Amino acid sequence: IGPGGPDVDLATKVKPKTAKPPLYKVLLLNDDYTPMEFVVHVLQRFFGIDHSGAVEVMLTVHRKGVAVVGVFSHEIAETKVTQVMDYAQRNQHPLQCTMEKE
Ligand code: NFA
Repeated sequence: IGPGGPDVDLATKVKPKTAKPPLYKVLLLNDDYTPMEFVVHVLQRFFGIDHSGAVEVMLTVHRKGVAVVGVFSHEIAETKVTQVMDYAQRNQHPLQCTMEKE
């Protein structure tokens, strides 16, 4: 036993304090006008979801009003939202996509 009391293993107590970047949920919102097949296409094109997964997510948005379609860093989430909003507007659909901190 040393003068400082029993030894403690500092290697196990001193954790490197590196802040993990916050994550952001990207949300897709239901509306009455955007065709279901357009939403399925968007989910495949911008979120890499396969066709059957995209149908499931689209139906969840349709039934519940909103669903999380992915979780990303702030920059990636912002890019996804912009891409979806631009693509919907170019195709004259009112589909809405937003993000929120997890
Ligand atoms: N509710 C839309 C329809 O019935 C489909 C839709 C699903 C729109 C998900 C937006 C998001 N055509």
